[in-house]
Amino acid sequence: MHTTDPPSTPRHLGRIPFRRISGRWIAFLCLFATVTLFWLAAPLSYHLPLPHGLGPGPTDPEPPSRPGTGQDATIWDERKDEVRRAYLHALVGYKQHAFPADELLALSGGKSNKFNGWSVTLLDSMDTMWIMGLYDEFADAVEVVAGQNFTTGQGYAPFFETVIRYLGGLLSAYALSGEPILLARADDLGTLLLPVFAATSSGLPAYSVNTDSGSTAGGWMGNIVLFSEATSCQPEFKYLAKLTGRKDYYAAVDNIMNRMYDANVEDGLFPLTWSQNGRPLDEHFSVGASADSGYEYLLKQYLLSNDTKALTQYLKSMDGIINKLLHVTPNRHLLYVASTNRGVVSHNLEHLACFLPGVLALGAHAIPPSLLDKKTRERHQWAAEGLAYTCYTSYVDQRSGLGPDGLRMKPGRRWVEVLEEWEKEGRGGSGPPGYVEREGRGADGDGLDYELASAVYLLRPETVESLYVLWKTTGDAKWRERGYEIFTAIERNAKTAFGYASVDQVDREVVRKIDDMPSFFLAETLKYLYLLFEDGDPYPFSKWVFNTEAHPLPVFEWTEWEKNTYNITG
Ligand code: DMJ
Repeated sequence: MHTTDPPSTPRHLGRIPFRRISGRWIAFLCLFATVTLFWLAAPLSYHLPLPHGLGPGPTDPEPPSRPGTGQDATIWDERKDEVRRAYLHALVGYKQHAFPADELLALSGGKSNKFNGWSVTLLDSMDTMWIMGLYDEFADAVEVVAGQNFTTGQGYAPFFETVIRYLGGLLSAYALSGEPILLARADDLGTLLLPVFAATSSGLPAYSVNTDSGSTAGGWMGNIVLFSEATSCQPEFKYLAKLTGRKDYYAAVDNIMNRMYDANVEDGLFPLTWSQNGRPLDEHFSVGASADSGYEYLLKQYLLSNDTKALTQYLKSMDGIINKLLHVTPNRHLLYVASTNRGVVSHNLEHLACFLPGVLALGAHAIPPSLLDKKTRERHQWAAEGLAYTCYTSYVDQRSGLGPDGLRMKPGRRWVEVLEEWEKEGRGGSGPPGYVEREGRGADGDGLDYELASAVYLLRPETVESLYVLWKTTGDAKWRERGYEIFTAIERNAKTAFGYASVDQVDREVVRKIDDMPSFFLAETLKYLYLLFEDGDPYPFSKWVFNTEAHPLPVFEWTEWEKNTYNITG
C-alpha cells in the first residue's frame, strides 16, 4: 500500500522534549506563529509539505501556463501516474525478490550485490519516493536506513558510486523530509569514506575503502584516479559540511578542486587519468565515461553555493568542449561530441555524454548576464538543443525506440568551423547548422549518419535528464513529448514480470532483455520522466541542484563563520 498524501507532521517534530510548561507554551506559540505566517504567504497551489533541510523546499507556486500545460494538464497528469506506476512495479519487484541485496535481476527475479550490499536500490531512490508522494514507502525506507551500519566486512566500497548513490541519496532524502536519522547516517557514511583522501599524497581519492578497517584499495586500473571520480563528490561533501559544521568534509573535497584548477589544463579539457600524486597521465579528452560528471559538477558547484572558481573553470571547459570536441555529421547535420586521444579524434558518441545538453541548457538559463556574455550564452543554448536532438534521435531511429549506449558517427567537421561559415554568410537558412532539426534520414548508406557502436540500452537517464532540463528552461513542449515517446518505448521493451531490464539489440523490433535493473533507473530515469510530466515546478533550478545521480540538494549560502572557519575563498 502507498499513500499520496504527505505526512501531516514530520515525525521528528513530535520528538522534541519540552521539560517545563512555560517552554511548551513558548514552543507552541512559535509553531503557531510560523504556521500562520506560512499559511498566509503560501499560495493555495502548494501541494507538498515544507522540507526541514536548508532549502526553501518543493513549495514554489506553479509557473505561468506554458505550452503543454493548461488544457493538456490531464494528459500530463495521466502520464505522470504512468511513471509512478512503473516506479512502483520496479520497487515492489525489488522489495519482494531482491531486498536487502543491492539490485534486482529483473529477468530471473534474482539479486546482485555490486554496491556494498547496503540495499542501493532502496537508498538511491528514497527521494524519488518522496517526490512521487509515496510517503509510506519512504517511511519504510527510513527504517532500513536506521538499521544500516555501512559495514563492508572483507570488501571495499567504491568511493565514487558510494558518494553519488548512497551519500547523495541520503542527503537529498534528508533535505526533502527533514528526518534527522537520514542526516545522522549520512554523517556516519561521510566519516567512513574519509580515509580515501588520506590514502594519497595529493588528497585525490583512492578508488575504494574498507569501512571497517579504513584501509583503501585501487580499482581494476590499479592506483589510477579518474577525473570524474575525483571531482564528483564536492556538492555532497560540501552540503554535508554545511549541515554538520565539519570543516574536514569541506577541506578534503575543496583540495581536489584546487589541484585541478592549479593543473591549468589546456583548453579547459581535463585528461581522464591522474596519478595518486595529482599529475595528469594522458592526453585523452572526452565528456563520456571517466569524465562526464566532473564537467557537470563544475556548473553545479557554482549553482549550489555560488562557487565562482568552479564557474570560471566551467566556462573555460565548455569553451574547450565546444571548440575542440563538438562536430556535425555530413548529411543529417547531427551535432555530437567526439573525444580526442593525443590529437586523434574518435567520432564516437556515448549515451553517457547525453548529460551535456542538459548541463549546457542549465548554464545558459541560470548564469547571470554579468558572468556569461550574449554570444557564449547563445552558443551554449544552440549546442544544448542540437545535442539533445541527436540524443533523442538516436532513440527514435531504432525499431525498439530505445537509444543505443554508443554511436559511431559518420565523421563530420568541427561545429565551430561550420558555425563560423554560417555566420560569415549572414546567418542564413532557418538557423545555425547542428541546431536546426532536420526531419527524416539522410541519403547515405542506411541514412542514419552513424552506426551502432553498442546496441544495448542500459536504462540510463542521461537523455531524459537533458529533455527535462530543456523543457524546464525553454517551455517548449516538444521536449516533454519526446520524453513520453522514450517512456513508452521503455514500457514496451524493458518491462518484465519482476521489474525493468536493460535490453540488447535496440535496433530490432524485438529486443533481447538483459538480467539486471540498475538502481539509477529508479533514482534517475523514472524521476526525471516523472518531473518532466509534472505541470508545476516543485524543484526550481534556482533552489535545487540535482547531483549526478538525480538527487536534488538545496541551494545554500555560506555564513561568515563558515567562510572563515573553512577558509572559503571562491
Ligand atoms: C549514473 O550512475 C550517474 O548518472 C553517473 O553520473 C553516470 N552513470 C550512471 C547512469 O548512466
